Amino acid sequence: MLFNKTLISIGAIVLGMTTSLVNSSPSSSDNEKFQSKRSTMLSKVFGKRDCNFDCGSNGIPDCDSRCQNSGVDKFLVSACVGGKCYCGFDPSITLVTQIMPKVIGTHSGHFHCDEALAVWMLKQTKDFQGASLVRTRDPSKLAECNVVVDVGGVYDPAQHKYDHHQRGFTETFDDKHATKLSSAGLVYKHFGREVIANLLKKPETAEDVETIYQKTYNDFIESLDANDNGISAYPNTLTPLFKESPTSLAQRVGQKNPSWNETLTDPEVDERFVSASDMAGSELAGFVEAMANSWLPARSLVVDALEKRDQVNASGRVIALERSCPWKEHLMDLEKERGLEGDNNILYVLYPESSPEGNWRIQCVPTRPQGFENRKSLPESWRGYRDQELSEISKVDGCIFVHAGGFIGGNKSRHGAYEMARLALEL
Ligand SMILES: *[C@@H]1O[C@H](CO)[C@@H](O)[C@H](O)[C@H]1NC(C)=O
Ligand SMILES: *[C@@H]1O[C@H](CO)[C@@H](O)[C@H](O)[C@H]1NC(C)=O
Ligand SMILES: CC(=O)N[C@H]1CO[C@H](CO)[C@@H](O)[C@@H]1O
Repeated sequence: MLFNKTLISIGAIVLGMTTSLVNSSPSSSDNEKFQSKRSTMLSKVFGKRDCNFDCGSNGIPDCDSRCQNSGVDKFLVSACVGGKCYCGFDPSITLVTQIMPKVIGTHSGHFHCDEALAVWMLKQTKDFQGASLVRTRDPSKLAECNVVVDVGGVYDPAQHKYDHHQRGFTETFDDKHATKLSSAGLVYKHFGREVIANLLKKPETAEDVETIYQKTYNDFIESLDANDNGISAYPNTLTPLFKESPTSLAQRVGQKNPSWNETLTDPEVDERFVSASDMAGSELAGFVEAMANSWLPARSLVVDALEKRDQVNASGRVIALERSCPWKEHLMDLEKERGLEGDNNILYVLYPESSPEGNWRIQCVPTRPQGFENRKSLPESWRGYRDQELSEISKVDGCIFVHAGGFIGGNKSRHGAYEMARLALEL
């Protein structure tokens, strides 16, 4: 092949790892790049130490080990020319590492969401884009990988080793988070900003990228870390009132593993893994896109509504959004920023269902973003009634409904919703 044309063949030991250039399969443009550098490289090699060994029957592998034994162990190039070994230490050999496709390593066998997502995220980075995947628990094979996730017992970002199973591992996302990281959180911690920047096609330093980086850890990644490390969302002294639907991302990834009575070959399981990894990745990408295109821009609507709140009611405790949008977290963040807490916080949010001329909703602000407890629920006497009956009870014309849970209601007009809020404040 490339270097076997004449009597010249060349091998490389990169960081102590024997790699035969001839066996690597760079793309044709890589080949051209390599070809153009080849003569410089060879001339440099020949200028270096001549080991004075015969190549032996194995050619390059013999030269590799002889050159290595002669004391050159880093970026070593060996060549077999005219039956003699030549050894050289040459920085241009880094060309080899650039051309060789990168390899991501993770464990074989049963897979989980954390490494499925970690592998997908790595593939979105400049360093590991286009990398191939090896699933193995064989340490010598893992040693040949450029990055290893979820196996190997080592966490060392400098060496691109991202396992979290070893005793003594306590890494969290930052000092504000207590959840121990899984391989998803580890890779996210080190590459997440780049992944988000690439998904949003913005520079890593953009403010939106930072906001969504933090938000995505909190809302998407942290639960995967907790799930993989066996951390419950609530203390074990509490009994959940019901079971969660078995459709979380971690569960759906888990279901892609072979079932107990299915016998699959390793390549078949690898294929399942890749499909799970793609699924987890496309959900992450969808989440990030929704955050960037829907959640984040909604903040400015909440800002506007807060600024105009005195026009809705002099108490300042009701806001009206021009459009229905995700408001809860933004409102709570903005209240904190502006010191609108305690007796000054917002109790009701009004917004049109579709157009300002159509039906309007009145919704209670909950005590926390996820949860159904309200700061001030709609009046008990209104709950569960509809239409005319509700209008008679509430003395507000055009009422449509008040949910039995007391957290949301509707009126056929903006003014009607304002009236419901005004009365509810007092009741
Ligand atoms: C597993 O067992 C069930 C029940 O006997 C059977 O219907 C199913 O086909 C089995 N799956 C495989 C892959 O053998
Ligand atoms: C605001 O609500 C209060 C009751 O909290 C009510 O007395 C007042 O009339 C309302 N103001 C406006 C401008 O609607
Ligand atoms: C109090 C109030 O303005 N209620 C309104 C609710 O919506 C209907 C339909 O537009 C109006 O007729 C009501 O006046």
